[in-house]
Formats: sequence, structure tokens, C-alpha cells
Amino acid sequence: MKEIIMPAQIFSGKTLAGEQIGHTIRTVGQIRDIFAEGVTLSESQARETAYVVSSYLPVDEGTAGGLFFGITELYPGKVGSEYYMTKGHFHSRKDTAEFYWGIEGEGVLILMDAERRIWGERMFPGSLHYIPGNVAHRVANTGNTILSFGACWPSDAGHDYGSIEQAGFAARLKEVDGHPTFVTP
Ligand code: S6P
Ligand code: ZN
Repeated sequence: MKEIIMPAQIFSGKTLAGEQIGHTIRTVGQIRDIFAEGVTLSESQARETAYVVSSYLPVDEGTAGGLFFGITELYPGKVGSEYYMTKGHFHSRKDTAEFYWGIEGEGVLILMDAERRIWGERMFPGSLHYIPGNVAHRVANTGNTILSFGACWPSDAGHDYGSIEQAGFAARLKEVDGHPTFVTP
């Protein structure tokens, strides 16, 4: 008799649930170094949640040929005139791509290639973003509500946060006259 089983993980279209779903919380204090220098955080703002990543990693990190799936909920807020954003990273294996898609809220996907060329793509419910290999990616919440987006990436992509920690992105997305604007240092 061939069995039909229930999936152990459920993606409702908005949230991800199941026994193998992991959650990572990043507070504003934990990611303070990604924002422009010179802005002092209050203790209460440092304790705020900046984003939560719920992820389904069905195979070990580094496995060739597998896929990972994640939902990021990025809270609204600013440090100075800079929007709350994810840390951002290149993939450790340079030739690995990724899909992002907008679920709720609005924001900007900030992309930077190996030559430090920067561009942005608007994120909104239904937006779909192909992030090619060797392109760093970071998301900023430019709205007043949670920005939720999905991600799917190869299980052997890995994360290179160090390059961004050292050299940053070539431009910062700031609110200027009420609008998201790239500002170069
Ligand atoms: C993983 C994928 C996302 C991010 C998440 C948080 O490759 O791009 O799940 O991990 O959006 O961003 P970051 O830059 O802090 O990992
Ligand atoms: Zn990635």
C-alpha cells in the first residue's frame, strides 16, 4: 500500500511552522555596527527586535544539491535616518544564487556586485527577486509595518558576513525628504 503523508512543515503563505523550523532573533543592539557611525542608541532601542528569521534547513549546511527556505520578518524603525535592515552578506560559495520574494510590507532589496556597484529593487507583496551569484544582498524596511519576505537558497551557499562587516555596502539607504534614497559616503 502506498502511503500519502502529511508534510511536517507548513508554510501558510505568511508564517512557517513545524518541528524542524528554527528561529533566529536579531536585536537592534546586536546589529548596531551596520548603521552609520555617530548615532547613539538608547538602551530601549537596543533591546528592540530588528528581525526574526524562521528557517527550514532540511539538510546539513554545506550539502551539495540541497535547498534551504526561510522567512524574514523585518521590523519597522530607523537608526538616525537609516532604516532597519538585515546585516547583509555575500555567499561563501560565490557562484550560488538565491530567490527573495515580498510577502507583507514594503522595503528595498539592496544589491552590490563584486565591483561594489549598488542597485536597489522595491519589495512589496508579490515582488520576486533573483539574486545572482557573487552579489551581496541586504533588505531595508522602508514602511511603517513589518516587512516579511521569503528566501530560498542552496544548502552549500554559506554566508560571508565578514566582507560586509569590514567594507560595508558602497551606499546607505536613508530617508531623505521622506523618501528612501541611496547616499554614498
Ligand atoms: C540566507 C537568506 C536570508 C537571510 C535573512 C537575514 O541566505 O539570505 O534568510 O539570512 O534575511 O539576513 P542576514 O543578512 O542577516 O543573514
Ligand atoms: Zn543569502
